[in-house]
Formats: sequence, C-alpha cells, structure tokens
Amino acid sequence: MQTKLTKLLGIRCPIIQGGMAWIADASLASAVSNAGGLGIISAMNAGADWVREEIRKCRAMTDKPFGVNIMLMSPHVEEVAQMVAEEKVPVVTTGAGNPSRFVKMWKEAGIKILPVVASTALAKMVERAGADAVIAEGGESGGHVGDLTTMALVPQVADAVKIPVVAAGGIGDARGVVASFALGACGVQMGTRFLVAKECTVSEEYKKKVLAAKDISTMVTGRRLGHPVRAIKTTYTNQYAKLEADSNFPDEKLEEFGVGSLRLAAKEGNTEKGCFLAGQIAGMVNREQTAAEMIEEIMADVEKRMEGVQWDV
Ligand code: TUI
Repeated sequence: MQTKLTKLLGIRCPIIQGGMAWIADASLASAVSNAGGLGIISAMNAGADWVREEIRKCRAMTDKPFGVNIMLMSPHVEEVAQMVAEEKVPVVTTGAGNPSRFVKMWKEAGIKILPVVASTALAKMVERAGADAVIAEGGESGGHVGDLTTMALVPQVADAVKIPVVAAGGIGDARGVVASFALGACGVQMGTRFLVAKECTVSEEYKKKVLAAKDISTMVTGRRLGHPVRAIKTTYTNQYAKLEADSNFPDEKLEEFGVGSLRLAAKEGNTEKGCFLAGQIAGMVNREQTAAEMIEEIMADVEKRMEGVQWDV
C-alpha cells in the first residue's frame, strides 16, 4: 500500500516501529524493516559506541531502510546525533524534546527526519527547521506522554503543517491505522504491539505483562517531575504514585526511585522494581507473532476495511 509515508521512506507498508528504550534493538528493527515497515533502533540513554554497534548489526540483517530513535533528554545526545550523521542512517526519529538544532547536520547526511511531537507548536517548529514528516503522538502511548489524545492531536497537527503526519499512541491494529488515515495521517507508529513480536528481545516477564494487560491496566506517573510516563500498573508504579502524591517526599528522592527501572523491566524482568512501559492498547495485544505476521495481518485487514474508500493518503 502506497502513501506519502511509504514514498518518503521507500518502504512497503506505512507502519513505523516505536523507538522503545532498552527494547528496540537491531533484532526487532531488522525484523520490522524486513517485513516492509520501518524498524527503529532506540538510542535511549546509550553512548554512541553501543548505538553504532546496533546500526551495524541491523545493516547485516536487513537491506531495507531502518531508523534510529534519539531520545533528546539523553546525556549522550550530542555524540549520538553526530554518530548517526557519520553512519548516514536512512531515518532518524526523535522523542522527548525539540531536535531543531540537529536538523541541518542530519539533512546534510541525507537522513530523513521524523520528530515525535505532542503539540502543534512543536510540529510547526520542526517543519520550519526542515523535518521531512512529523509523528503526532497522543497520550495513549506507552512511555513519555504529552497531554493531548491521539484523536485530538492528529487532525490539529495535520491542519498545522504541510509535511506528512504519522499518527502514534493507541494504535495496535488495522482499525487504528484506518482511523489514523481518517484523522489526516498517512501512516502510523506502533510500539506496544511490537513488544510481543517474536524478534523482540525484551524479557519474558515483560511480554507476559503486556499479554495479560486489560484496557485499564496502564497508568501515568512522573507528572510531578515534569516527565510523565505511561506504564503497566505494578507494585513499582503504585509505590511511585504514593511517593509522588506525598509532598513531604523530596523530588531528588523521587528521581532516585526511578533510576534503572526501565532496564530492570526490559532486561531483567524484575516485577518488583521494574517499570513496564506500555500503551493503552496493551489490552488488545493477546498473542506473540513474528513482526512479519503482525504487519501482514494488519495490512490485509486495512485493505479490506478501505475497500471502496477513496482517501488521499
Ligand atoms: O519520547 C517518547 N517516549 C519515551 S522517551 C522514554 S525514556 C524516558 N525516560 C525517563 C523519563 C522520560 C523519558 C520513554 N518513552 N515519546 C515521544 C514523545 N515526545 N512523547 C512526547 C514527546 C514530547 C513532549 C514534549 C516532545 C517534545 C516535547 O516538548 C518539546 C520542547 O522542548 O518544546
């Protein structure tokens, strides 16, 4: 299926994989890219050497386009931004900030730039800076969330910019893809569904939690420190929420409480101290499949649902 997004990126299906910290490595990224979507390696808080290694592994496993997600709050953001330009990765997505200062360098390296935005203001800013498309991510998503829902954000971003818009947050199957087209997007980004891909190397405990999740199984914590994140409700999120609500508990201690929790969930499957980031559609994710099975199933269902529908996507 061709849309503005597939044409921009040279991919077969308008599906981008979310850049999930501690999870989205060369294994998942190459599987998604080989399946016709755009696989993404998460640079999270890692140094340039680790990310470069994953890029090289990914290149060995796929000849299709793939991308790197750069989390702009990372302490290593400058060196990673430089390194992806040197490596000339096909695509960069960004999250949790404004990437405008890197756009010139990435464009000179021939990289397609797709910042994740949670507001029309940032969408306009990155368009002016030279972004190729924007990913409008609503607060139904897992991980770091903005205030608006996908339903409210995507059409407003689509009105605010001329570049292609990708919808993210709360999309887990063909219904979400078709709804995204109706909202003015020409593709989607999905994270939570890919958590249970066979090629996803996340801990088994993490996959089990996503598979067991219901519609109301996630919650947002971290608002007090200014970086709200959505995760599956666990002992950890309940404890965090209590400490966050306690005005006598100092900010520094709250910050400390969160340190290492993403790694403990993703790598060690620690159900006591881990923070299992996932989006609101976790309740729809009920079985493990290969990334190719997921993408084929979704695209076949999209085509069925779009029969007779003429939209300019
Ligand atoms: O970035 C994400 N999701 C993430 S990042 C992450 S790692 C992390 N660890 C600890 C604390 C916080 C994050 C886990 N999940 N999604 C993309 C996204 N970006 N969602 C929302 C935004 C966003 C929000 C505000 C982007 C820009 C922004 O303001 C930009 C500015 O500075 O004007």
